[in-house]
Amino acid sequence: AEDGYRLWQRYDLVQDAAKLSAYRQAIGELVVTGDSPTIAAVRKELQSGLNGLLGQAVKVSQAPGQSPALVAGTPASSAFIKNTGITDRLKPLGDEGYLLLSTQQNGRSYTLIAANSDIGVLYGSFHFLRLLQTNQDISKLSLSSKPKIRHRVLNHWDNLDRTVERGYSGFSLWDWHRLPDYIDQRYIDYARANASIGINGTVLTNVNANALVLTADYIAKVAALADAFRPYGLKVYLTARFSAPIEIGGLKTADPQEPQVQAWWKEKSDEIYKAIPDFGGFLVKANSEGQPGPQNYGRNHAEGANMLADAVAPYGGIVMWRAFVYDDKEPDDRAKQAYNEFKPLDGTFRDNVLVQVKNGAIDFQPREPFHPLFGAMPKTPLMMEFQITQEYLGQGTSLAYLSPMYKETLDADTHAKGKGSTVAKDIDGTLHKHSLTGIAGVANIGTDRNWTGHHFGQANWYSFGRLAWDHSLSSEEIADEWVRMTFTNTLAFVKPVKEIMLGSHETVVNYMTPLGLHHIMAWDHHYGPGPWIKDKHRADWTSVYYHKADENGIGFDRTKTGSNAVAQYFPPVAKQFGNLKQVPEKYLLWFHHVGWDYKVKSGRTLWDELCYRYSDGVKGVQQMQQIWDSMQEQVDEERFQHVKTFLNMQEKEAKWWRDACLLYFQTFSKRPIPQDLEKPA
Ligand code: GCW
Repeated sequence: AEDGYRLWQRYDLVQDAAKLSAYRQAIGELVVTGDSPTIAAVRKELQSGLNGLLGQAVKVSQAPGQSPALVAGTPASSAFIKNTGITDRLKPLGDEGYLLLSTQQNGRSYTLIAANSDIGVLYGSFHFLRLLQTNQDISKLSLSSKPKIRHRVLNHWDNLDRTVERGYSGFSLWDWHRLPDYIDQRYIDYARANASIGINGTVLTNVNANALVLTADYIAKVAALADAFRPYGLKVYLTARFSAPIEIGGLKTADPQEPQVQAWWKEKSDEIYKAIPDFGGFLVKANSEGQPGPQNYGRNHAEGANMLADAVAPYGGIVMWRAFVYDDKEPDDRAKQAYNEFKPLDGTFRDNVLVQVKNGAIDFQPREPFHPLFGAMPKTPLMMEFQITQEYLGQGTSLAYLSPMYKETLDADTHAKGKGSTVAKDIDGTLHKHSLTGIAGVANIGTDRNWTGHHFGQANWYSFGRLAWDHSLSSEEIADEWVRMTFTNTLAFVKPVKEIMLGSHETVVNYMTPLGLHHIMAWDHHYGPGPWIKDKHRADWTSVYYHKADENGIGFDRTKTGSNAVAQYFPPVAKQFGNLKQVPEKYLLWFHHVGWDYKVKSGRTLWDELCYRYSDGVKGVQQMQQIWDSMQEQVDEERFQHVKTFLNMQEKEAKWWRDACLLYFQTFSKRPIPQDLEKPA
């Protein structure tokens, strides 16, 4: 059934006849040498991939014979590869990179998938299969690739009872009850999918952590998952609840300066590494949203992180310490707190600590300016945290292709070391010369048959992985690959569907939070509009939510006359964002409180512009519907209907957002909705 289970790894017969015969011709046999579990995975993947794509059983040999062959391996495992003399070309590719090369030996043609390590061969194999899936020419291959970032990690917000915090695609994949003995095929397919896009780590548990996962029973279960993932280069990490020494260790304190607490974490790490020798390390949310942390004992984040870092350091483990912190200490503006707490700690973290920073300073909003910590902690490797799951983006039923949003942050210029100091360069280590680098994506995966609930949610998992590997790829290229692999190479489908995808994020921004509005979602669950919410419980969330609408205007003044959060950016950025005339319009109300009659770039008043943006958002969804409807002939009925139904839901949601926000904001603006726009219902 076309239920989406196979994700982008569909190895159906190549439809282009000329391509098909060229591929069959070039791959007379398959040679994969070596016997590691990873090489076994390579052999299996290439074999099943080629059998499907070429529509015939590919001959598998131990050494190249008479026919043109596809040869995969390392110089160490394959004498043939060693003898081709490419060892020098492989050297700069490190331990994950690979080379795809068309070559001649003794008058015969070969296609090589070569790497320094088995895992590099696996990554190269997936790339090779992608070339076939997307109908590329493979006759003159000479391409190499290696990741720009070392730790490319999914963060699962999965609880031990299998609920998923902000998960909209069923329950957690990890079947703790049947583990460690039962290894669901789904774990293997999960690892395959991740490896196919270069993801090499997975944090299994929610950052709102449960200490139980660190007990012996669970460690055995985690070890079983690690064993299943290992051939695919996927390392396992866990979230560490800071108060675990009390909760499961019987200690009276979790103070990081207490020797008994330090000893507890060391012993715990010894125990974990005994079961999982390549355990990746810990991810920690501390002193944020009520989670315990070092500040409970008057210690700072670095003191907390360093204690854990010392415990895993002997094994090569790392600590990913989150900078997503806020409480009511900064009642005037939550956006400032992470910078204020972390910036002064620069240079005090151990070498194996990464500080994991969300893309923006508030919280995974549909659109946020980049987090001011990027560029600002030169002595600390900063890890990017993106959200793949669509907590604030319509959740499981909305089509929002997120690559353009990721790119917007990655390409943003921090000016930390002059022009061109992009966020991407900070996290890939080139800006401040770090070799420890990382990027995380909060997973959107669950037990739904198609993994992500919405078929197009798969594209966000896919694009996160592709950008983690190579942030210079364009959103268009990534969409192109994904559509071709997931659906078809037929241009009459690829082009319009890419158009849907590439415009979808802006459309969602328009009907939810245009012009820099943010966090006006309904309280707590964050689904649907709720700009009227005033939280009575938290000092930092009082006043009128984050839009600050009043009779004069709307927007959060973060300039000197307001919270001055803008001063956390490097001067050229602070100047631009802080200046009403220069701030990019997409961030206007993020930084400025603007009068209702203020003239924006279009020449309209701010109020009218808001009305037009909200209504453009609705129209954007209707355009997506029209395009999708015209695709019916090009796609199987099952996926066609699924997406169609979800788009219908999205249209309703878009109208709901538009009507709710405009009618609410109108109670302040007291101005009419422009004549030519559809009236809110
Ligand atoms: O976006 C907020 C979410 C919380 C989440 C928190 C975080 C895991 O609403 O559900 O908790 O961020 O990132 O820690």
